[in-house]
Amino acid sequence: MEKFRQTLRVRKERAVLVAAILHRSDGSDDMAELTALAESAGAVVVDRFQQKIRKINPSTYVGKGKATQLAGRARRFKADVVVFDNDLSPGQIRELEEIVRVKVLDRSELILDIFATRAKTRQAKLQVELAQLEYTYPRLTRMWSHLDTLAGAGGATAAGAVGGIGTRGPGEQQLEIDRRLVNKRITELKRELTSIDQRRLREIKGRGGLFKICLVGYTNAGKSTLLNTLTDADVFVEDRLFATLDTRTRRWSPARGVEVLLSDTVGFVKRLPHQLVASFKATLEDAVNADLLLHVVDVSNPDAHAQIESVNNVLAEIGCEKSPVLEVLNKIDVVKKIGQLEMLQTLFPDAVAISAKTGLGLDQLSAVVTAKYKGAEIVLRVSSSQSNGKVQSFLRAHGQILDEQYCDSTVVIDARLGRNQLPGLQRLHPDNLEILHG
Ligand SMILES: Nc1nc2c(ncn2[C@@H]2O[C@H](COP(=O)(O)OP(=O)(O)OP(=O)(O)O)[C@@H](O)[C@H]2O)c(=O)[nH]1
Ligand SMILES: [Mg+2]
Repeated sequence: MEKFRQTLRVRKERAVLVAAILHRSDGSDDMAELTALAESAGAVVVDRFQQKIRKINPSTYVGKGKATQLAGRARRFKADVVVFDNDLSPGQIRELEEIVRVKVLDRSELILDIFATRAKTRQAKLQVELAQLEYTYPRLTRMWSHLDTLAGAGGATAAGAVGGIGTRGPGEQQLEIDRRLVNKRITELKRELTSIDQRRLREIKGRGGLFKICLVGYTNAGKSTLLNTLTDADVFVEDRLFATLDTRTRRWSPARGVEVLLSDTVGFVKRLPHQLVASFKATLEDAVNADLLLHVVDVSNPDAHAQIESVNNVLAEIGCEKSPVLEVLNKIDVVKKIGQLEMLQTLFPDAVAISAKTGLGLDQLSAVVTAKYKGAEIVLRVSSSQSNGKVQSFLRAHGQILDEQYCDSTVVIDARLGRNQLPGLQRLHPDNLEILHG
């Protein structure tokens, strides 16, 4: 195993992709997604191999015969790596590498590799490193060579020790030391991430009572493009998976007098490695704390419906299953499958259809978000002294005035207002406030 798995990076490597299908659960195109993932990681896909299997072979996942065929194809295409769409156990990886004679990676390792390349902020880097230590490194026999690289790049405290050990040969004793170093690093990472978390929490609190909206959705759905279009933010957008790993928050004014905070998040993908969800919880905290989630869907993707399900699963996993969600059907300028948009509109009758790229539908999105921000409409009667002009201007700015009666020094106003704005009005201390409807 050591011979092949010296590094789990696949950049510029020639990859053979394998999807072993046990039973199709959602009918989605696994090979298309695996290809996109591999290309996003920088690999060059030279061959693809889809195989229905009746049961998992405990030692090699696919049958031995298939593994031998795979070896032939890997040789023929001069592959450096074979990537499985399935999650493999360390034992299966070892056995498969013995047969195919090149490095074998599973889907989670591939996703972690992409995340490692994309992480920009210190927090994202630490989160990825933690996920890698928890998922990938226990699967290597010679962990020290990887820790060595880590220590070199990140300045880990283990650096000195690693340099020393790296010169010794592998063996049982070696593994024991590796394990200790990994555990030590995991503890350090968790400690540092907790302190970053606390700082973030203070920041969130500092944002006061502003209405918080979070963009969530499958990777490549167009979340960052939408954030950019709505707020003129300069967020990295690319036709690759997981373009955004670091979240951004911007102010957005969907209507006159309305200001909200809009956050971007990391894209979701089905079967996201559990370790990754766990360590990204802090980043996804924006989603957990949001007053409204905008679930951005790429309607031009034939698997849009299955992607919606995957996103909902991750949302449930991070504790957002009860949050208010508005589905945003994006990329309506490029829908390829006939009836796809209509099908999704039937399933999500409240969804707003837009194109973040051309701007189509953004006015409606702003209107719907503003309505959610304001809450259900109520009709009220407010009386206040004519000298308290603030009440009148508040109702003019945030609601709709239906009637105004002047009597001595008092003005009585009937108006429509969103329920969520009632506290704002109350803070202006009108003499009397009565809810007529709602
Ligand atoms: N045609 C079209 N393309 C779009 C639209 N919105 C986004 N895109 C493209 O889709 C690709 C992905 O967009 P991003 O905004 O990076 O997607 P994301 O959801 O932020 O992706 P991750 O950060 O990877 O999760 C880019 O190439 C965008 O230009 C749209 O409305 N129409
Ligand atoms: Mg993005």
